[in-house]
Amino acid sequence: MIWDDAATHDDIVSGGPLHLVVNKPVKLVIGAKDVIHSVGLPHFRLKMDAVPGTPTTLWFTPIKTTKEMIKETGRENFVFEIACDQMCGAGHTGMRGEIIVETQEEYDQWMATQKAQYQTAVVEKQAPAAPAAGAAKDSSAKKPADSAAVAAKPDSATTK
Ligand SMILES: [Cu+2]
Repeated sequence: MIWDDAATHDDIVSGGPLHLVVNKPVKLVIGAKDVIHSVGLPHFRLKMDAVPGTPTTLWFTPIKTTKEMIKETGRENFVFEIACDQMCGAGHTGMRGEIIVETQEEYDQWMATQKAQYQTAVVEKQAPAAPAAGAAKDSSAKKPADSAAVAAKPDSATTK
């Protein structure tokens, strides 16, 4: 994340499945930190290398929700899979993830439960240390940092 770019301030980092909206184009910007991997999306018949130092991109539009695929395939445990498609090392077989394709309404409900990474990584770390135990949970202790984050948002909107 490049925190100097205010456009990142509402970005989320999810450790769980990748959530996508049906019939809405998505662009993946792909990188790697160690060796060459490959983002494989078998149900979408796509793959793209993940290369250290050279971002790659991949775009597609999911046209069926996960629920529709469960109905269509008759497989209750159907999931859209992301798997590493390049033999990359000892951990290769564990490089697997899932995609949930859902309606805009379902996506919005999920997104409402997510927290911007900027909030966790920057704003909360800059919040003044609580003077005593118990005071740390006092919401007033976080107010200066929260106000700064809110104040920064209009600036980001005007720079676009
Ligand atoms: Cu791999």
